[in-house]
Amino acid sequence: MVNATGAVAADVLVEGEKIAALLTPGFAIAADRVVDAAGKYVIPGGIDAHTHMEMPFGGTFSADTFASGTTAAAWGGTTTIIDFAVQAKGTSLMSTLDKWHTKADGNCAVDYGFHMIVSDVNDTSLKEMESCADAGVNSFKMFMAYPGVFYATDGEILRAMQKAREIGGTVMMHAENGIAIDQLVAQALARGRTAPVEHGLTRPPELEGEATSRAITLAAVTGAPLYVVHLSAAQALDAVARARDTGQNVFAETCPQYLYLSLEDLAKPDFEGAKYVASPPLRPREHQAELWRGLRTNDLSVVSTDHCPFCFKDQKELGRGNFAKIPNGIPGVEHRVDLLHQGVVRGEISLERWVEISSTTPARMFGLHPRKGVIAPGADADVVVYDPRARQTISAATHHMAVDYSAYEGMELTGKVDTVLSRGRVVVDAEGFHGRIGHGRFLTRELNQYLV
Ligand code: DUC
Ligand code: ZN
Ligand code: ZN
Ligand code: ZN
Repeated sequence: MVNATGAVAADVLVEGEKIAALLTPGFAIAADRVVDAAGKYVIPGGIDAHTHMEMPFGGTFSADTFASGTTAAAWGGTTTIIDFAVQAKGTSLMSTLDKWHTKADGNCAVDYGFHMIVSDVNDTSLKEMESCADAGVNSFKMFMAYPGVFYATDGEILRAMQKAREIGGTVMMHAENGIAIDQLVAQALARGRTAPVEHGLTRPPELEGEATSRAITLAAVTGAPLYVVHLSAAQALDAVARARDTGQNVFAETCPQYLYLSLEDLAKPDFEGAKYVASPPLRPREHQAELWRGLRTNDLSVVSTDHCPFCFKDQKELGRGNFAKIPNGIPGVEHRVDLLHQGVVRGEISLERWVEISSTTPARMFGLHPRKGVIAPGADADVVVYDPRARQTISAATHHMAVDYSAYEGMELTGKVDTVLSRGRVVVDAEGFHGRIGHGRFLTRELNQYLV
C-alpha cells in the first residue's frame, strides 16, 4: 500500500463506501470479496483537478460528456475529477453552477466537483463568489489570455482576488499575456503563416513567465492564495519558485502533455500538429527537465490533465487554414496516472511522490482531504490496485475517451491499472468496466488546506 507518506505491506479492509481498517498481512478476516494485490501497489484513487467535459467552445463542445469522460477516468485509475463551470459574459455565477449541475448530476461514473470560471467581474458576480463557496465551489479560475472572451484586466483580477482573500477561496490563473499574444497571432496570420506550429510560436514562454509574475504580484498585494494552472514554461516555474521561497501562498500544477510532448509535435506536417494545440502551447523539449525538477522540489505541487478533447475530424479541422481557430485542448484524463508512473519508472520521482502529485495534494489543495487522497480508515474507499510490471501501449483504438485520436499514440508504458474501486464498488477490473453512470456524486469542497 502506498500513501504520499510512505509504502507499507498491508491489507485494506473496505466496508460499504469507506475504508474500515488497515491490517497487517496475515491477519485474514472473513470478507465477501478479496482482491489479491500481491506484488502490486494499492494507491488512493487519482484526483484530476482540471478537466473540461462537454465544454462549450465556438459552437461545438469538448467531445467527452460527463458520462464518457468519467468512465475513461475510472479506466485510468482516476476516481475524482474537478471540472470547470464556465460563466458566460452577462450571466450569473449561480445560474452557471445550476447549468453545470444539470450536465453532470446523475451522469458521472466517479465523484466530481466544480471550479468556477469567472469571466465577468462586477459587483454581482463578486458577491456571488460567496454563494459559490457556500455551495462547495471555492476555487475561481480567471484568464490573463483571450481578450474579448475570458480575459480579465489587472484591475478585475485584483478585485476578484480581494474577494477570494475575504472568503478563503483560491484564485486559479491562466497566466499568459493575451494582449501581446493577440498581436503576434494577427502578425503571423497577416504573413500567411497558418499552420498549427504557429500556435506555439505566437505564444512564447516569456509571455507565460511575465503573466505568472504579474499574477503573483497581484496575489501578494491582495493576500489571496494563487494556484497557477497548466504551467508549461521554465520562466513561469522560476516565478512560482521565487514566490514560494518567500512563503507566499502560491501553488502550481503542470500537465502530462508538458512533461512528455513538445513543440516538435505541434510542428508535425499535414495539419497533424492540430492534435497538439492547447494553451499554453507545448514548449521546446528543454522545458521538460525543468518541470520534472519542479515536481521534485514541490514548486509544482499537482499534475492535472486539462483534459479538453476535440476530435481531429470535424473539430480540430475547424482551424485548417487558420491555426487561431483550432479548438484548444488535448485529451488525457485516462492516462494521467499511467504517464506519471512513467516518472517513477524513469527515476524522475519517487513512488510516494507519484501518489502525492496525482491524488493526495490535489485532495488537500481543493478541500477533499481526508475524505479523498489517502488510504486510511474513514476515507472513501477510492482505491486503485496498480500493476507496476504490466505493459501497455497507448492508442485511440483502445482508449475509452470519446475522441478519435491520442496525443500519446504508440507510447509504450510500464505499469497498468488492475482494479479500481470508487466508494467501495469495483468499477474496473480485469474483465472490464463494472461502474454505473450516476454512481458519481457531487463533492462539496472545504477550503485549501495548504494556506498559511
Ligand atoms: N485553458 C484551459 O485551462 N483549458 C482549455 C483552454 C484554456 O485556455
Ligand atoms: Zn487555461
Ligand atoms: Zn483547462
Ligand atoms: Zn469483474
